[in-house]
Amino acid sequence: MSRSVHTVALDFGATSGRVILGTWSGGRLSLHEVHRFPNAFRSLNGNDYWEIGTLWHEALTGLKKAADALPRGATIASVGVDCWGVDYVLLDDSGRLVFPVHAYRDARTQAGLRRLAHTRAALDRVYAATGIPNVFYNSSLQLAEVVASCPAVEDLATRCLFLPDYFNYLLSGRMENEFTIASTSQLIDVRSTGWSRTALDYFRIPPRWFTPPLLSGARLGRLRKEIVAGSPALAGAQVIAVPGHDTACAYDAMPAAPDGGDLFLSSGTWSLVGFESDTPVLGAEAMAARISNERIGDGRYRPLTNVIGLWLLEGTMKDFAARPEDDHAWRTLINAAERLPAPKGLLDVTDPAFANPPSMKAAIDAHLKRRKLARPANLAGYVRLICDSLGRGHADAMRAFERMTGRKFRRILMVGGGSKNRLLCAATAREAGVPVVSFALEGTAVGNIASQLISLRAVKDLATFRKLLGADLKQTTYAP
Ligand code: LFR
Repeated sequence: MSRSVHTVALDFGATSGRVILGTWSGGRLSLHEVHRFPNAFRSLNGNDYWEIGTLWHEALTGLKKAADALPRGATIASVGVDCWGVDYVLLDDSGRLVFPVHAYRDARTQAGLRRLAHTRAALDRVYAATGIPNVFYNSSLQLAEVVASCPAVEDLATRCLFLPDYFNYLLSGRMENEFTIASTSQLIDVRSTGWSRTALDYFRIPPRWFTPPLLSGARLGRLRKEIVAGSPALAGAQVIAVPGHDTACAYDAMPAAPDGGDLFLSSGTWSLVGFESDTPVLGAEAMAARISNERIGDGRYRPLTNVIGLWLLEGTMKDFAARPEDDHAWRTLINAAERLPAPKGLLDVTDPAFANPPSMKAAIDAHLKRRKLARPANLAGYVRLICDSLGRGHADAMRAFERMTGRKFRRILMVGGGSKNRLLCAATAREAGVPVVSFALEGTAVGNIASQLISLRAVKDLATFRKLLGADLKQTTYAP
């Protein structure tokens, strides 16, 4: 029996974060969620900000808990960070924050978004250069807005790190840009693994803020001494630059067939519908379908469409006093929603009104009214409407990929929080006309750990990891 290898995944999501201790032993992965914490951005005077100090505090708490959860005498071999995409910090050389950390749903990018949308030549040029569509949250638009509205920032900041890069810096002392998270920015060249001059020029972002991106799996060094203090089990831990983008991690965790016949769906705050490819999907039709050619840690592509996801449900819940607090309460609510008759019409989930409304329920009601559809009578009715509508959105994304690439997907593999939601899985299978295989797996943390194990040479490569994981996983298949 081989030696056990213990690794820690710090997995930051926009609505919750997790710290997971992963133990690899005899070709099997076991997961122990040692810490979970809520996350939310806060609005101050009309802008939205992350509480970055709180997130770091939670990361430290989780690391200590992971060390405490180890068997006696065992140590942590490595730590990896993954996070939602696009958000960043601006730093000076000493590592001090020189600008507040905005959240991607902040409306500050709206003017830039419209400007680019209405400048056809630039829109085409930026998409051809980066393979990333013009979406309100892009780091490109966020950084362009800072530079334009606060020019002094060009003197104050010397470095731009995306959030996982920043946590890696706090953990290891090294400032690096990791490739997958950089690829969410709309500033990476779609034909190489470097920065796009075309995009940096268009958005007027100083190129010196970035260094050449590291491919995933690079070792950044050991945990800093201040972090280790009091937890000897952490002393030798390497900080590994895993795919910093949570979606890249979730895709890595998919126990996919090697023939490319699987469509991937990582279901959480967003629904990320896509696949793996050696080439990007570009051109006018891809741009119109908002296909985002984000990158795999080794340099390849994962063309995907960002469907609004369970953000619709999370938002709606806030307007109902009775939010389900545990798995049992969730199942009861989903059962009630399942028993309702199918809604007469579905939401068009691409409506931009759902991006960041003051009340999601009010935004849904207004959308229904405009389309002369009746409002659901209760929370279960909203749950039903949202799950069925997301199922339709997932299927539309799949068909757009099939049209553009000539591929035919045989199955949809689903991971993430939403893969436990029977209603959502069933609606997706029904609308797409292919089986959905759900793994009820925190794919983001698993992909994070996979990358660490490969970098530590405990596992040969991703194909090997997927095969071993797939053989071990519980799966549920939803027939169309
Ligand atoms: C999912 C995700 C998506 C990204 C969105 C915003 O957590 O990373 O991939 O588009 O958050 O960053």
